[in-house]
Amino acid sequence: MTLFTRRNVLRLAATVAAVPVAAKMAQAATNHVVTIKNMAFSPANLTIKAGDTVTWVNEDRAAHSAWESANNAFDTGLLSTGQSAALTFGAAGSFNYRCRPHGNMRGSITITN
Ligand SMILES: [Cu+2]
Repeated sequence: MTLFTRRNVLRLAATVAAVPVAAKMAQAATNHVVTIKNMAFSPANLTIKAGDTVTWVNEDRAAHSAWESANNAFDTGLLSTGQSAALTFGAAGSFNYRCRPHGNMRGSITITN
């Protein structure tokens, strides 16, 4: 599988943003919310379309993050209670991620065209 660095993900996101309005209307991007609560991601496994955005919202008392540890493709950084972080996925692929301080908290994002 292609290695997605964080830089590539962001660059691809910018490419998606430049798509003409007509094309955007044909395939509107969706924002998906992953809630972090009770030491878990919900939904833990999420399938989205290329160009969609995922927003992680921490509703827990503890600070958590969403970190793609295998290639460091993305890292939200630590989110305190009530904080959120959004990331747009510009290309098809799949990522397993975990919370950096809590290695047993795991999730996945699958991006389809
Ligand atoms: Cu955590």
